[in-house]
Amino acid sequence: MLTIYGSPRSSSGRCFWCLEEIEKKYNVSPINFKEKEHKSTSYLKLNPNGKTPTLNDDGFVIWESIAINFYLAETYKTELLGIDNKQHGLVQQWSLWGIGELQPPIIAVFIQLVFVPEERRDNELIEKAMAKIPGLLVVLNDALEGKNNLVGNKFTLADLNVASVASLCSEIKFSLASYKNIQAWLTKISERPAFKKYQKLL
Ligand SMILES: N[C@@H](CCC(=O)N[C@@H](CS)C(=O)NCC(=O)O)C(=O)O
Repeated sequence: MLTIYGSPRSSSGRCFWCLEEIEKKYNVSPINFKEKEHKSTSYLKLNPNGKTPTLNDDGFVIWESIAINFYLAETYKTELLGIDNKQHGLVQQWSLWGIGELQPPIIAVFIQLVFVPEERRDNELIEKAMAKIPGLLVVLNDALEGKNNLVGNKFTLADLNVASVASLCSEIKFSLASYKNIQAWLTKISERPAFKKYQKLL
């Protein structure tokens, strides 16, 4: 049985979405941060980082949201990896770019706007992070020119892992109006039944 530890409203969200894409039954083990459950001895045995998400598949334990999604795709729905090794490489490329390049400035702003009270916000940090976002979105927007998907002509983990970050732009009030390809891509993705199921979990 598959068990995901974490909440869909966090970094774990992309794993909940992937679980819906593979159409397998799974259990959810919510981790209460306020109660410090992520630092409990039993949870640290599963994930020594004391962070979510963690996935347990019949005793096989894996953490890091992108690694979890690759494991789920390789095990349960290989079409999410692309059709050959070149596409597989590009799916990894975009997934690593999403979490390593696009996510840091977006999450930096997100944390400030969502978790830090207005009077304690670091406006310089927000400004610097915001300034990094347009260049990254140009890369993404250009890659989507004339295409519905990032890799090949089918939905893959590249779309899922990058969209899970790009969709946070609306949460940080970063307008995507000048990035028409990204807007169209996100709209198309939002029509996926698995995405809709994931959204209902939020
Ligand atoms: N690189 C990790 C990041 C995980 C992460 O930062 N999770 C947050 C929740 S969004 C967390 O557990 N934070 C608790 C903490 O840092 O104490 C991944 O993508 O899985």
